[in-house]
Amino acid sequence: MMNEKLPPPEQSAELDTLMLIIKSFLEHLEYTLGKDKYSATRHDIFNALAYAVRDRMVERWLDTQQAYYNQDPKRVYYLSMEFLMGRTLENSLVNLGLLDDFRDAMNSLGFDLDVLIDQEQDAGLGNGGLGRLAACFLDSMATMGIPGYGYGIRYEYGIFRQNIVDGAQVEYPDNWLRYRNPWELDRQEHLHPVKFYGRVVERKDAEGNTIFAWIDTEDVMAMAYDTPIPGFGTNSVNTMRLWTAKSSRDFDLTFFNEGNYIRAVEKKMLSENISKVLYPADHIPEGKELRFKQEYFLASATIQDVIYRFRKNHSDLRLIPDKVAIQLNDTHPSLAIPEMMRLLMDWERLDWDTAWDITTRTFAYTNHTILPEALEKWPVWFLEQILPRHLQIIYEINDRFLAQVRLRFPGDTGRLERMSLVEEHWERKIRMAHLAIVGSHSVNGVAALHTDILKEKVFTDFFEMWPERFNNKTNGITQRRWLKSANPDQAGLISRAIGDGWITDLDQLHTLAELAEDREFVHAWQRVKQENKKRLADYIFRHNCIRVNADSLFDCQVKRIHEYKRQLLNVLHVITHYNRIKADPTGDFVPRTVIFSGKAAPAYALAKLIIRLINAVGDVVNNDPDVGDRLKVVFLANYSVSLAEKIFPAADLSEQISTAGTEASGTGNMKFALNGALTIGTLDGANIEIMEEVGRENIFIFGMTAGEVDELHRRGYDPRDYYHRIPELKQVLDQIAEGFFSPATPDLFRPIVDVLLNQGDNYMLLADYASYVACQEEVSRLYLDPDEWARRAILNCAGMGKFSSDRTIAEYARDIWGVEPVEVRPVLEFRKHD
Ligand code: B1H
Ligand code: IMP
Repeated sequence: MMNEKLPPPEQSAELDTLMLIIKSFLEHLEYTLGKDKYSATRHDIFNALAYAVRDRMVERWLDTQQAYYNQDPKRVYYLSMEFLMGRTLENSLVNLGLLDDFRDAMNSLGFDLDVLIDQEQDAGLGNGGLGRLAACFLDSMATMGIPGYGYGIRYEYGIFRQNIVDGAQVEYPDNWLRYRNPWELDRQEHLHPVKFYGRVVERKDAEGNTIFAWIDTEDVMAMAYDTPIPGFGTNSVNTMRLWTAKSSRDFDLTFFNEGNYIRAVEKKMLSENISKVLYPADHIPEGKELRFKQEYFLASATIQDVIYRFRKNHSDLRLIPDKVAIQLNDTHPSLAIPEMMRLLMDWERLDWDTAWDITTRTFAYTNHTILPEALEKWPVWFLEQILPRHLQIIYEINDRFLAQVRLRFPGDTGRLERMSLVEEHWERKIRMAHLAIVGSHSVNGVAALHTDILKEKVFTDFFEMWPERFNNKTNGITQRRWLKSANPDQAGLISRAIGDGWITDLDQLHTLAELAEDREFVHAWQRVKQENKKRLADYIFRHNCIRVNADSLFDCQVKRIHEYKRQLLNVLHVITHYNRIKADPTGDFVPRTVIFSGKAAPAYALAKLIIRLINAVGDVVNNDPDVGDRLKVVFLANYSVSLAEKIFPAADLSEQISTAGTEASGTGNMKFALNGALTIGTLDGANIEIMEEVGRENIFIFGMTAGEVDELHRRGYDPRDYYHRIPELKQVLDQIAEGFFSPATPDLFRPIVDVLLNQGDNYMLLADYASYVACQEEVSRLYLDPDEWARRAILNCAGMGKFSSDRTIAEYARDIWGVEPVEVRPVLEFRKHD
């Protein structure tokens, strides 16, 4: 008979869940980590919790992989040198739908889950947008049930930690694995040899065919670490497989044989350097041998793994394109193309034409930038020494390709030179983008304007040859991380108003538009933003010792520091604003807090000087009693995924001010708008599409179009015209040049003004200055009307449906990959523990 005192069944199920979570946590603390309540550190607590969460994923993970094995669908391999994952705990709990259960369980043990969440180290295995895009894509593929794999490198040190010392960036190593990484599982058995150096010899086989053998190589082993990627509200859990370099067992036996044991071990150690550190030079590829080796290391280990998995249930290699799609995240992994050719020919003994057909039908290439300095070119002598067999293959690809060009465009030698995979300047180089285009069936840009520029300017010759290869895939972001987790209050408000279907179908945000003038909703919206701003104000006080006015307009520019992104233009406006306050100390000014955050590549001197300028301007402005709390300038150190998650929800204004035609897409722009910030931006990258979605009247657009930028370059651009014509601009530049912000070292910032006035102002800051400042005045005026501001912010959020990475992935799946979702049957929660 039922005991009256027992809780009702659903409540008792909840209690069961709580008990199981607590049990799992305590068991991991004791048995996995060997700690009790007396000896456990905060890292132990975090790790025990993480293991308890990981257990919940592993069941679904095994089931998903088993479903893929049994159903044998076409799989997608996303190859990327960067995966900027950020933290994992909260996102996993959100996607598993276990956030509240774990919060309660930890609470009952006396722990605050939010504190534990905030304690996690970021996995910062990327530089910026390109790496974070890869992470968003993994979340979308898992959520949509697409059999996808992320393949990358398990760098021991991710993107450096940035400290600000006396206003300047100082880099520290990011030792992210120090307290162990509880999310990954090492796969000692998934081990592939990767060869370097050596030489190629030709032999004849029994039938008299030529075989190429790459011998006397120095081999490094690639060992797999797998991280589960859980989808939201689904049983699908995909895999991110990252390679780590391990010395091969028989490394350089000669040293051992000569009795030089220490020298031999030393060399073994050196070979493990390949996966040691992420290169932090975003947009400026390092011409470094180690980077080149990293790229090949990823390419070779991954292609071996892909072929090994394919071979598990297929014998006819000609079916690879029906079962495998490989997406190259920029050219960084593009050595995978000649590697696939090498393995198919030299190991699998296919002929060239068959191997080439398989390869080109399998590969697709995404271009992420048109900045000429960012297009990868490797010196031919690198390949001669390090990858001699690949150089032969690339030459053969080039010969056959140029023969095709000659057929299509007879007598056009200029075209041959332009299109060749080999650049014949004083140093011969391989153009990796050309290799990627020729070896793929699809080439895509990441926003409509960017793709147009690829077709019309950067790769015109290729577009004329293969127009059907080119397509656009406008970037997107995952709303699970960038709204639901990062901004739970706004997410909750939205869900209460329109339901929570938007979490997997972002287009549903459209319905919010009807609420943009609903008094109650608008006020709730404003309260959420206000609370988020207070939280960020606290963070700023704790980290920068600056008290900012949480009622002021939070004006944010957070992204890598680059000339083309024009943080300097923002600074010119800040100084202009400051000068105006000084000239009219009792005037009515709309209070602003201008927030910057972002890393400069360690070798990028001018970007580092811009950081110093921002901090120097902040020192003057923030301490000027005439200014009070009407203007503050804040530089938040160490921009990262986890810091971004604190900034976006608190932003009023999103600065997307790159010179038109330079920012391929941008994705921060989407995160801001989704979190209810208004954009001030140029007609660049995805800003254009954001404008189309939210309406021209709900975004602040200024400056030249990409066409006007080109036109001005053609006509001849002289920045000094603007300097002499605009008195406020002249004043600002003179102040910077003459040491107004650096009285102790008056010449400190002169190089910045020099770049603008005497070195051509390549990104045309001065040409856009007047339009930018005028637009900022409009911004300030609108901020005086909080309800109108909120109305537009709501309309911005309502218009973000297109910018879900779910939409982007659906387009890749349909147009490029030809893959479909796989259904994974439900598993019983805690089935293995009952
Ligand atoms: C983007 C890069 C990049 N484009 C070279 N290119 C790198 C280039 O280490 N390197 O050598 C690293 C990164 N990153 C960004 O990709 C674009 O600038 C953004 O506009 C775009 O939104 C993002 C994702 O597509
Ligand atoms: P992997 O992709 O090679 O790591 O294999 C992933 C998953 O495929 C495994 O976890 C299994 O679920 C499934 N699998 C691989 N090989 C076999 C097999 O021989 N029999 C059944 N399942 C397999």
